[in-house]
Amino acid sequence: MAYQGLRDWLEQVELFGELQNVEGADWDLEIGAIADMARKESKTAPCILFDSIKGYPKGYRLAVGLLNSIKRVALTSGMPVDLSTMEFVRVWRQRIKDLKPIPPEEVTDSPLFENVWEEKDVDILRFPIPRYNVGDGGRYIGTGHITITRDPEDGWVNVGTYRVMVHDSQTLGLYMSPGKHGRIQMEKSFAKNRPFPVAVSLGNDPLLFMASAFEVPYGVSEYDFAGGLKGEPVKILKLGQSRLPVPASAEIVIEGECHPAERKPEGPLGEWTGYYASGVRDEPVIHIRRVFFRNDPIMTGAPPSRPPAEASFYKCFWRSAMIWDQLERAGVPDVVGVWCPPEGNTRLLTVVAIRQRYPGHARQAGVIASQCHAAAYLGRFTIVVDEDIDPADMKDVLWALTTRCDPAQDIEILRRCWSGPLDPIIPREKRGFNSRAIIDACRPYEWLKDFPAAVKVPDDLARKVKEKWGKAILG
Ligand SMILES: Cc1cc2nc3c(=O)[nH]c(=O)nc-3n(C[C@H](O)[C@H](O)[C@H](O)COP(=O)(O)O)c2cc1C
Ligand SMILES: [Mn+2]
Repeated sequence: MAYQGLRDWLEQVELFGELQNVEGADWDLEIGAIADMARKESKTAPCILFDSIKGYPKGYRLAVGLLNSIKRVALTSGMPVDLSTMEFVRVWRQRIKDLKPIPPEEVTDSPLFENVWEEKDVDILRFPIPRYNVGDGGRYIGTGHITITRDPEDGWVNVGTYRVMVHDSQTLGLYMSPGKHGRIQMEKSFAKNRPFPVAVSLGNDPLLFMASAFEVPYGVSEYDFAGGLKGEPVKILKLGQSRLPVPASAEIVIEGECHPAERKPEGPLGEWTGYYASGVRDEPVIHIRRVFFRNDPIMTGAPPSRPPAEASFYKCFWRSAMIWDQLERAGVPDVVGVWCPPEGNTRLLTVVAIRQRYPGHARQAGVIASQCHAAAYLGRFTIVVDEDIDPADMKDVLWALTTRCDPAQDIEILRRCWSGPLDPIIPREKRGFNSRAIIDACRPYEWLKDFPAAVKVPDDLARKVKEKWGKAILG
């Protein structure tokens, strides 16, 4: 990648005009509202770097909206900027296919040691932690961060973005929904009645943040995956007794642990579905042991919101590529495109285009695209279309849906699938499971050849007409 760490990344973003500096905003609601306005109303949807936040010293900064533009997603992931949506997904999919995970490299030096708070010195409220939305139940230090944990049985390290709320100056609330890798590791530790070490890292290389919210397979460390994407190992430090590896280039690292029997109310937080669906639940508490941070630290935030929002924007590309990859690994041939549109926040709607090869091909693609790891959690609709439909063009997809799908035979329902407390349409007491619709919007395989011909101006005629009349008519 053409940058090293967050500070270099921010400089490059500033050079191409997508960084906005804001001084004097209030951490309480104003930062959240400014980020929302910038995302919805500004042409560049800039990354915003807040400084001199109300009541806090200059230099204690917060960057939000990092991955809201295609240019910044491309910079972060080393991709060209001028690709069509499906080309972008295709190139990324190929990169995942070719990816060779690179394990992290241990180093012992880091600017993180510029400031260290131990035990009773810890006061997390010395950082300008925002409360983003009016309905939020607290200040959220963890939205654009990574959470690092280790499997107590097998020793592998997971890196996931799981929200972190401030309870008080020395304790935090951690919400990992059922089935997430960090949660599985924690449950293994609690089953043995052992405390569970957790590290929270803020101000990371945005690629690490991306990878931590990727559905990387269980048992594979997101550090190795990010290293593979970057083409070089992530540099890590191993901290304290737990020896949890944390990024050496982070701005702030919090080291702590959760205790088996302890829970405290966490939430609400405006969620990625656009609702406060999970409300307040009793969740594990992180007791902070130490905090390490650079001089003039930069926190990072990515507040979830009603889609299309930041996470739905950058996640579209890679969730689509991951589902495509997982379809192929499961043996589904002739997938020609996958798109998870931002309007469905990438999870709630998946479109898969295939070149139909045999009876049942479309159902196979649909069921696996709905249930592979990249799509399994809190999905809703999966639509399978033919190869002439561009899955990223919703006009095309709706045309296929409304003309090639006979609802009585082309919609399958899967019941009791993986959902969770954030699912707004499931009554609270029944949450955990949801149902999925797999919609076959392909022309029926058995009479593919006899299916009514589509109305279309032939390509060569369209080209000739454009040459002859295009200027006069289209200007
Ligand atoms: C901004 C943001 C906030 C997120 N918050 C949570 C959360 O609070 N709890 C959760 O379980 N997943 C959350 N996620 C989704 C997980 O990061 C994502 O599913 C990731 O793949 C989980 O890692 P895992 O597959 O290693 O469990 C969030 C993602 C983003 C981008
Ligand atoms: Mn994982």
